[in-house]
Amino acid sequence: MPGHSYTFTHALCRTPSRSVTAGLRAADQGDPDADLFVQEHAAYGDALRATGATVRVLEPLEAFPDSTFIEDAALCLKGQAIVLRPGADTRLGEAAALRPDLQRVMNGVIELETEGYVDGGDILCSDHEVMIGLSARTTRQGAEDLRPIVESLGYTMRILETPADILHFKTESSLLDTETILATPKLAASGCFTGYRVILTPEGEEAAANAIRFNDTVFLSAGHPKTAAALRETGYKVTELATSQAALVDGGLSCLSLRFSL
Ligand code: CIR
Repeated sequence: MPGHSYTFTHALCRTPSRSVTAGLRAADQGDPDADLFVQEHAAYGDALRATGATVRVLEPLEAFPDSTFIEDAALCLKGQAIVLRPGADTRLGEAAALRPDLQRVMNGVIELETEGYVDGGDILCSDHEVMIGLSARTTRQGAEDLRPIVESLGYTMRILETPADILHFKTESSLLDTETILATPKLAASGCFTGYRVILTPEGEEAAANAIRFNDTVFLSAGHPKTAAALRETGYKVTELATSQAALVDGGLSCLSLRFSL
């Protein structure tokens, strides 16, 4: 079915822990406020729900400060979850902690057997293709070991190089529809989106590229008026969501959910 890469019956989220104040970040702009993060997270869940999806929210995991960024621990394709190997030392254990929930919720769970690493934030899926960006968190070995799983589910896989100072491939890109990607000029310049229509984020609004198309809506991080206007003009329904606290620990909209259809 065309569009299955952005039409979803379900999302799985995890409430931010109090320990999110110790979340990883490349540059320190102050710790997130755990209460405000929980509020913004609840609004995010409600917004996904408003599109008609069932949104399940898991309990916080205090042992893992970054575990609200649930997307990094698994990849969901065609009702199956692939348990990944997150590449930050403090995050590797998130995958095992999530596995029982995936076993309960998904139609099946597949283990990525690798000595390498893959973060879900480095994986961008369109209807037929899985793009995986190598990064400080995702290694070639991890990506190559993921390939047979992805291919067995009917997708082709393309391994790409993410420019060095970008945390995750999807920090700077998102799928808007079957053939359109929103991306920063820097990531798009690496040539990774050949064959897609690319909408570039305006200067100063690079953080808007971590968006999600979820059913009929493009969810955009608030505070990016030029991007919001450009997308509306192109015909997308856009809803802006506050991500002020996730941003302090290098997170955005895509990292806060696993999205799938059952
Ligand atoms: C980390 O550095 O792992 C977290 N503080 C942020 C993860 C954001 N996840 C994502 O972009 N997929």
